[in-house]
Amino acid sequence: MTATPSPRPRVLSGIQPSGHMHLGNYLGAVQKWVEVQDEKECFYCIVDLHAITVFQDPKELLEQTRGVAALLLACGIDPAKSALFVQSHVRAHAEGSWVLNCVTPLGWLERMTQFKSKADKEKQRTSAGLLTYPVLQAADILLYDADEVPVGEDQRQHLELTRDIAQRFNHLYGETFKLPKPLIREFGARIMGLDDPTAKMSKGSSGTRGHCIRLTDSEDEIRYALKRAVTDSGREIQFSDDPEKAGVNNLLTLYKLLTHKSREETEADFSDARGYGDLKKAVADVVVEALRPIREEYDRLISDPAELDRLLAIGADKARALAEPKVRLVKERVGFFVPG
Ligand code: ATP
Ligand code: LTN
Repeated sequence: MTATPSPRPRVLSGIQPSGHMHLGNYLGAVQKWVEVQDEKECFYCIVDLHAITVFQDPKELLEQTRGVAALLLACGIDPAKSALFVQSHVRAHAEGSWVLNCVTPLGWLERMTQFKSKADKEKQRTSAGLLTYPVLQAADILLYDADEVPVGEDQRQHLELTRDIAQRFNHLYGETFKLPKPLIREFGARIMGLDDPTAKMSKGSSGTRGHCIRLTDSEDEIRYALKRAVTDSGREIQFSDDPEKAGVNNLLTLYKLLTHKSREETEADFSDARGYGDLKKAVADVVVEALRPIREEYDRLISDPAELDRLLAIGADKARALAEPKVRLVKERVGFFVPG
């Protein structure tokens, strides 16, 4: 008797089309998305519904949505292997999220650190959407019965909440959702700002020159940011958990992930270095070389919006094929009259 092959694990993740994709997004999440495409069934979502939880200029949002799609493809997301789609093209996300909002206690949302940090800055203008943001994220994941969710460290709490929401729904209405697992890498899960190694590299701060490296930055911009990267007054070039050494640790992490070397090989490459200047120069060389093909492919893709739209339409069809029947089941479970 031949054993039936076990189905491939299903992977889902998302990225916001707000601001410019940076090395933190790439190394914390997208590099992994590309790696798992061959052995897993992958769904990658450009989360425009999430992006508008803080105001986005409509023209820029539209441009960024195509821009992120082009960058993801340029990074190696292969539309023949993975479904790449725009969240608002699949209505089930908004519908599912409403139902999940109704099973999520307010207290769970008020505890989210991302909400607290984003809401604090804009107290008067904080939208209700910013509070319910992680519920929409839970819908993104649960509607696909995703097994694994590759994300950066900052999303760990949202993933825990997703599991809590799934369990609560299952408890109230019967077994409906699978509990997904976060996939968070040991190295690269939290790339820090080059100008301040105590703060996560973020799109929000990308206006500040020298904070982050955008995937579309020119060679000059990359070298400028790395030359000025904040380090410490020592000389030792080794991985370390010491907060004082966060800047050097961050630079070594960039080097390690972009060269695909081990921790030991990475440190050995700098055993003869004369100081942090050598490290910064070596990291800049590696980043420039790694981003060059991405930028070239991005330029090619972005010049053909019709082709991008065609690929995104195919992705949305693949996504709907899973999300629509699932949201139908959710509606039946809660007792809605679902027309046949
Ligand atoms: P912002 O920080 O400006 O709110 P973001 O870049 O975190 O935005 P997304 O674009 O939605 O928001 O993130 C996409 C993915 O990139 C997520 O999995 C997130 O965890 C990851 N990511 C973002 N910043 C970093 C970082 N500095 N290091 C590692 N991973 C990151
Ligand atoms: N909140 C995530 C983006 C996101 C996401 C998702 C990630 C929206 N939906 C589903 C994984 C799975 C962030 O990175 N800021």
